[in-house]
Amino acid sequence: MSLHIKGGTVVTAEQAFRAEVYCADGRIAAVGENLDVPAGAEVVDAGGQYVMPGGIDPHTHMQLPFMGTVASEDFFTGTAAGLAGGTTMIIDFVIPNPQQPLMEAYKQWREWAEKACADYSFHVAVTWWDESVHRDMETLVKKHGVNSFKHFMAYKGAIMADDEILVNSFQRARELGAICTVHAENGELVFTLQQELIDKGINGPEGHPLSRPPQVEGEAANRAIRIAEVLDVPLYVVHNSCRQSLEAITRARSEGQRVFGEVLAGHLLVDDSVYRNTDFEFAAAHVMSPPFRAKEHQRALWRGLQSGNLHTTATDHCCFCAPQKAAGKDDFRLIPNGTGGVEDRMAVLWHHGVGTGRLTPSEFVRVTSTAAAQIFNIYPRKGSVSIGADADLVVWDPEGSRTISAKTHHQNIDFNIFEGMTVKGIPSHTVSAGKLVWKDGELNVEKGAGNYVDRPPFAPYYGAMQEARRRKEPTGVKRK
Ligand code: DUC
Ligand code: ZN
Ligand code: ZN
Repeated sequence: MSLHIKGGTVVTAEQAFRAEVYCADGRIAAVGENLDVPAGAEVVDAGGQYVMPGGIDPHTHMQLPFMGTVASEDFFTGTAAGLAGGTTMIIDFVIPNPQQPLMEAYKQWREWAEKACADYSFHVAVTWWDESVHRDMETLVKKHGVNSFKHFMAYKGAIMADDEILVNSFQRARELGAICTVHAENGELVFTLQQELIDKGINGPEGHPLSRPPQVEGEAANRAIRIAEVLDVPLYVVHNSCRQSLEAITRARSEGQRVFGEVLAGHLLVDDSVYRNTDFEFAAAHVMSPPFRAKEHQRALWRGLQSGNLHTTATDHCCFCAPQKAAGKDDFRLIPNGTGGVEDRMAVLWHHGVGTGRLTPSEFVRVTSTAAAQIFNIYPRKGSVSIGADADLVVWDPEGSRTISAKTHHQNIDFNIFEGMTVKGIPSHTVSAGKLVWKDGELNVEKGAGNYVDRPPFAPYYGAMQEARRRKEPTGVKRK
């Protein structure tokens, strides 16, 4: 089947220009004016609208088994909700239990993801260490298209990676040409602060942010960055929520280190007052880690995004409904951590980013798709509007609007952290692998239509850079 998108303005991370886009066999076959396309193509009228790469959410947790329960959104419902919001690819996480072979966990997640209706890929978490992990990392990179490994510096007694694991894994990732990613919170400090709060009788959701102050995140971000610096491996810090971790990234980047930062739509727009709400259900629905922060941090995060020290936007989409959150009714430590957002990320970023003048449309494209595609090495197949790229596109109506609500969203969660927010700028059409899957408010998705996306290692590129740095010569200069 083929699709002909006419009358719109194509927006990429580099430029905006009037062009038609013709898609055939799941790829972009032509981009230009007055295209001569074969008869029979389905036509989309994009008059007055923007045609952009579909969003990439590089941080989701569909059907994650976590904190004694399983996230309510699965790979089908979650990718469908993403498509309704203009996101055409997710990068989710394989998270092995400590002592579980990485390959076993990876195969389990691949099986769960077969029902996805949009493309997906996996970061793999390193939650423990032995020779088998060392070996499996190589298998994942060389045979299974994994080029990023995740490290949780929090969740002591469960999936936390201590410094020994970080050092072993970072070293191995460098050898393999993979990028390391970290959830930066000092798990020892969180554990101690949690206990102190409980001892003082603070057991409600208001204790959650108190046990995870910004310093806890800043310390871990800085530690991971310095370990990565010493071991000379690129690092991606997920869900930066505060000024302290942003400053650690900014400092390292100003010293020439290859460090990337991600920010969540929620952290840009929701503040910590939600935890002081006396309605347990409301406050618990916002319990995620790192927590929502005071407004000053939001201002810093926006500036980080504008200045280019934060590169990608994500959601950490990890849904738990009220009955699941109730597990922590008497002890905030037991509230499953996570909130949703995969459907709303693009629209809230457009409204609060482009709509306020903080971002240009091209910058919006960069932070919602292109940067993620580049950092995780799938560009220009993803994150671009170019011939040969996957036909994953969104037709964006800058005049359309929607009031976000759990009553009307497609996400499989009974709550929405953006509830009641009216956004101007919404997807009128979403195209996944050349097929129209979202059209004027109607989803037309097929279980299992999504494909696993292989992400090749960076070895040739980073390897050459590292070698050049060791020799203190610019890249590309050959020694005689
Ligand atoms: N944070 C969450 O809030 N949920 C899932 C995992 C994480 O790091
Ligand atoms: Zn995390
Ligand atoms: Zn996460």
